[in-house]
Amino acid sequence: MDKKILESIKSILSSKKKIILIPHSSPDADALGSCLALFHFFKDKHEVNVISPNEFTQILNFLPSSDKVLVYESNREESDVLFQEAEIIFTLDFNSLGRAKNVSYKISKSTATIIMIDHHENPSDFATYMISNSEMSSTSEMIYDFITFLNPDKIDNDIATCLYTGIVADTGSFRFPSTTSKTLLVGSKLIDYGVDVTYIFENLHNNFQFDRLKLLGTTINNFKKVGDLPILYTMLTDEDQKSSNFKKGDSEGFVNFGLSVEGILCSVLFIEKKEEELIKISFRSKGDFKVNIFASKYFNGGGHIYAAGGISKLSLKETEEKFIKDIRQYLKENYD
Ligand SMILES: [Mn+2]
Repeated sequence: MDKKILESIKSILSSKKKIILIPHSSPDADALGSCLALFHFFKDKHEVNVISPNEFTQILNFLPSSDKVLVYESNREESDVLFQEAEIIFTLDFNSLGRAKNVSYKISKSTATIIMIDHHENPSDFATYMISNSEMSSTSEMIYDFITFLNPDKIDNDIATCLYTGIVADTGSFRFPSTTSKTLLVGSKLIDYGVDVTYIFENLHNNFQFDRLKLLGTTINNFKKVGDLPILYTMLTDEDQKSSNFKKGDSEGFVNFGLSVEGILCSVLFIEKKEEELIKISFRSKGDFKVNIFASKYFNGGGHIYAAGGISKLSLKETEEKFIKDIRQYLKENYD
């Protein structure tokens, strides 16, 4: 982290401030964990609020003070006042304003100091201070460094629980390539603050509703292979989701199962969203396959090298056909 930037932020924070912490829309464990860790870190000295653009998965309700998160969609008036008065806005775990959806306009119009802390590639230039490092495992790991710089004595069990959750989630429990020796060192230090490793694992992973288990079954059943290429894809129709009482976050992690097959380098999940008239797409890959480039070139998306998202406005059938055509083309251009 850039010492100069950190020193500047430290001096701004030396007096009491009105602070808003914002995760990306539909926040995951890393985004919300980062926000809540900073919330606990700031709450004694500053006036601080977490505003999530929209609802988050109930899986994350176990994070300390998750009940204090304001959801912008359903608390517009209260949030608007906070935006008006904010002196500092932290944008966490995203690097383009679009990821904040209905809150992005609020950020861009704000006179507050904007501080971005994020680990995605190709950050766009909207923040006053940008702390961006795509080699980091998670934003939570960066928040650990940030807090350690500001005041390591303040780290307590609540902060450690939030950060450990974010790191575990974004690294697939310290398995993904972004896991470094330093990531593990941070994990180790967080455990020293009394983090309950099993409690976090149980809450993150062993929390399926029976409906969700059936939906996973459908997802796995629907997997298809693209010819003899090392690529698997699957889909969930609107009907599939309705019949299993689909809730936000229910398909989280499903796409990864494609990569559990020997020799497969890329796995894709298409989710039909009839109401929004689009198909949401998740891409995962490994080895040489850079899925973020493919996602941005063909499906209006982007993300990390091995984990990206995209959308399609075509029908599910047309999207499938386009995908097969595009991925063949992409492989031909880049890997033949
Ligand atoms: Mn993240």
